[in-house]
Amino acid sequence: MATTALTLPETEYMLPGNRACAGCGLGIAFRHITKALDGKCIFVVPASCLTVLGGMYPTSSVTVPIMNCAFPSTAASASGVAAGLKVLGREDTTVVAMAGDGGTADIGIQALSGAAERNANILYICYDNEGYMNTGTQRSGSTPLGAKTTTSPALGKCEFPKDVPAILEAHHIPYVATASPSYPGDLYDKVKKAKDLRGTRYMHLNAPCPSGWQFAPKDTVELGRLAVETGVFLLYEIEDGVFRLTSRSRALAKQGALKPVREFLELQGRFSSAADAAIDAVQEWVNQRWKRAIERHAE
Ligand SMILES: Cc1ncc(C[n+]2csc(CCOP(=O)(O)OP(=O)(O)O)c2C)c(N)n1
Ligand code: SF4
Repeated sequence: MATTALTLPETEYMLPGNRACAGCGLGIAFRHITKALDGKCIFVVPASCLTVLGGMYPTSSVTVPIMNCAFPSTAASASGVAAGLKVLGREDTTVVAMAGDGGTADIGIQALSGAAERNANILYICYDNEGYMNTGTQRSGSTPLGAKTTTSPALGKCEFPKDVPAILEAHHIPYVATASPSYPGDLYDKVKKAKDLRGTRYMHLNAPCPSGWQFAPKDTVELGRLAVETGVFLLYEIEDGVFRLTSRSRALAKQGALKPVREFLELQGRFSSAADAAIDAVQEWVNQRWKRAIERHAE
């Protein structure tokens, strides 16, 4: 049976209080990820908001080990930790490489591709807050078209974001999934499933970021829901090559009605100067992706 917010386990691996901004979507997701891993995990993390959330040695806001690594090496470093655990006969500990979209889609993609091609025994999670947020909101390969950042000022970014899960799918790894902190049961179930698989597993998380996207911290969960309700972010999994929409995206595929993307974009200051043509282009991009997802969806 699918897990819901009411049936999530009560054990916590995050201590009260951390250095992330109020309303940080990454923080909510990290809480549910550690629950799904039963705290039996080692995180390998490059410079990012997650290093800030984790805290600076010798203090920490979490009760699981986090190893910091060089920016481009996340997947390679995690592969090494997994190889070490294998030698020690401790393969029941999940090695999680976890990085932002800058650290994944841009800086770490070479090491990630290498690890996936070798089918290294790691779970790689990209939390996608759609920019280099820890250093004050610079544009990344995952920033959406029309979004203002400090390096795409005025009218916003002119390019569409990279489809990183599709790049990972092309490596023929056992498991690729997307998830959102606004759908914690779906997120929890996917991490649990990934935990019990072997080889390279890739998860792409939508991580609403009040500071970089410019919305009120109280609206994080609502923003994550609207990303899914408008089809800007799709919830799905690809298991041994079989694609399935999950959770709310699956229900929307049956009902056949997405909300207009404008309802999601207009709540965020970063789109305040986006031209109508840019919003129309995003809507068309969503329509095409949604059509392809429905065609691929296997019941
Ligand atoms: C080699 C190196 N280059 C640059 C930096 C500065 N830096 C620290 S965090 C960060 C942004 C990372 O962006 P992303 O991976 O998207 O994670 P987020 O900050 O959004 O959580 C940068 C550029 C660094 N620490 N090390
Ligand atoms: S900048 Fe965004 S992702 Fe980073 S801690 Fe703040 S809310 Fe979270």
